[in-house]
Amino acid sequence: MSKSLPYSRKDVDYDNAKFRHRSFFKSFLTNNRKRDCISCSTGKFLCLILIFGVAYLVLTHKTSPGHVVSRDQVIGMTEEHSNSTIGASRLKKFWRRAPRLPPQLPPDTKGSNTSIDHVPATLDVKALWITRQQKVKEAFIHAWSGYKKYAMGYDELMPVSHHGIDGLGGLGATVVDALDTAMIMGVDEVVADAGSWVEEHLSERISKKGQVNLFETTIRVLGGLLSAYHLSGGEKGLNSTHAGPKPAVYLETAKNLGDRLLSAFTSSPTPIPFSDVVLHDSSAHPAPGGLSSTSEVSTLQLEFNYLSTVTGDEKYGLEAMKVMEHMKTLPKVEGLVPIYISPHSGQFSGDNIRLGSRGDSYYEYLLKVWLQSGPSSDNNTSYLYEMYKEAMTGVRHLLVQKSVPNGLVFVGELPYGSNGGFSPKMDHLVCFLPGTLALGATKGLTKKQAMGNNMLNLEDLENLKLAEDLAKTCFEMYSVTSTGLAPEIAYFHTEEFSEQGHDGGNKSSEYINDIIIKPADRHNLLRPETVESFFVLYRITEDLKYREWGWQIFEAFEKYTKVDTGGYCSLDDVTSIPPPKRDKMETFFLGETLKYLYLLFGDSSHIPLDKFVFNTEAHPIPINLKK
Ligand code: DMJ
Repeated sequence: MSKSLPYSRKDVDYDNAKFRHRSFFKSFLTNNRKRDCISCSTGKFLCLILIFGVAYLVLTHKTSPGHVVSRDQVIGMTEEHSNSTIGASRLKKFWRRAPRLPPQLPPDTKGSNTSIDHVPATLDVKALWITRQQKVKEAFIHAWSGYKKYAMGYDELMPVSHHGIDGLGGLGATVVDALDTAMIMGVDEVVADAGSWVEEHLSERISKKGQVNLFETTIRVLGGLLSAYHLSGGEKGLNSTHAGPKPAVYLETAKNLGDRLLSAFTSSPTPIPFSDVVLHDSSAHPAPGGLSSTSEVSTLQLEFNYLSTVTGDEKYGLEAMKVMEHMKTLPKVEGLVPIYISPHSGQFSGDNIRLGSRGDSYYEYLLKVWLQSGPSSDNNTSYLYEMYKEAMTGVRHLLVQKSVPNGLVFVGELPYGSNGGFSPKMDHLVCFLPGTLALGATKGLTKKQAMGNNMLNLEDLENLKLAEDLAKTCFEMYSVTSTGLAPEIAYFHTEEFSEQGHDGGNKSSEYINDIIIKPADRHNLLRPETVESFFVLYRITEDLKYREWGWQIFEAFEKYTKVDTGGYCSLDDVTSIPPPKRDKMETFFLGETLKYLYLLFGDSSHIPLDKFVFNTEAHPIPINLKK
């Protein structure tokens, strides 16, 4: 594998206003000439004549009458495109002329000028995104209606056969994953349904059920309960709903669950927890084969820390943070870690390094657990931020390459460690990374705010650039298929690797030859990572292309995965039309995918990124701002 930097400083456009080229016109106006000219009375008189002359031309200029714009074109409208012809509104238009927004951005648009800040928030543009946000809310209600009708109380809905299934240990995972999404969207009927179910059934289930996976139960159920606690007003939280039970019900249930899950940590001979817990007797067990996934043991800390904060009992956070403190001491490859770890020895196992399954959220939580502890660089979790930065440098150096022929930036794998070969394989799961990189660069502020505060160094800018490039690649993983939906895994054509005959099926995609989709990888499980990254990148860059991309993906979900009788299904093959259905609606479609789409299309002050961190299942947890 080439050791040269495939993606490095030379790829970064240093987007700092100070260094931008200034136009002749701007320089002319900002020189002394401007001051001299308008300070004398002759100058003022000439300026007035000039202004009235231009206004006259605008008012008398003939426009084509009755130009009607369809609803979907509204995004491209500014007031100058409206069909109003009366003089007063023309004069208004003259003063408030806004730059045009593109009607529908093509996938590879470099949308640097599409920031909402450059555009007066016209009612039409606002109305369009409110309408689209409403569509996402309707999709959520449709998903819930199928679950409620056929699978209430089961972990997941099988929307085609109209059954429920307990694939996650039987704690009603869809109920808890969906609960805070309903609160965020203001769907009180669902909050009431889900909240009453939690109050009436969940504690009993927790005390009677058998084996559950520590990670899945923590991120979905514990995380969901804790967010519901905060969003329903617990510990002076957001109080975004009056439906459902009192916040204390969510907290008591979370504590009951957390107490039992704790045995995974306390039963292990090392700081690395066992992967499974038997809830009814609070016993813990290693996975068959004895190993835990690296991402699983390092993706528990946001939830356990917050449980400690709200219960006042530090034991949860202490146990979970021992994992991170231990991880800090282990040998790594430029900050990158193998995807398995042994709870018996406390050491990594094997050499396989990737940011996809079993590796992904290790990197996400290095950043987010640090952010959770408050916006101070010198707190006792700052070692996590150092580990995160080292790992991202390792990613850029060892894992990032560009595809041929069209140069899509992707993150590959090192299945045999740093001394083995590079695999140009990228799981859809890796699409969490653009969002994490952007968040790590600005710490949740907009790029503009962060630059204004002089907070972005060259490394941050590199990471932000990589985030934007990877987000585009994730979008192209959708665009390149016949359905417009991404496969579970894609390979990228490189100088060293090619495979003919496995394209995505959308012959009009520019990237049809760059992206390879093998037959076994063509399924789509309604996963959130790409729209999650669009949400974060939209909040940070304010670039409307992320909303447009999110909308295109949402429309593809609507077209191919919606089940008439209620719910949404997974697909077996995104490259064929019609795509064969897979009879499962994953809980994260309600917990994450639809939540991120809803927030992407909505007001950026709703669950702001500098006040909340989203756990890996999209449950928002407040940042500790008391300092
Ligand atoms: C979710 O459970 C979480 O986002 C996890 O980190 C990865 N897998 C799914 C969604 O794809």
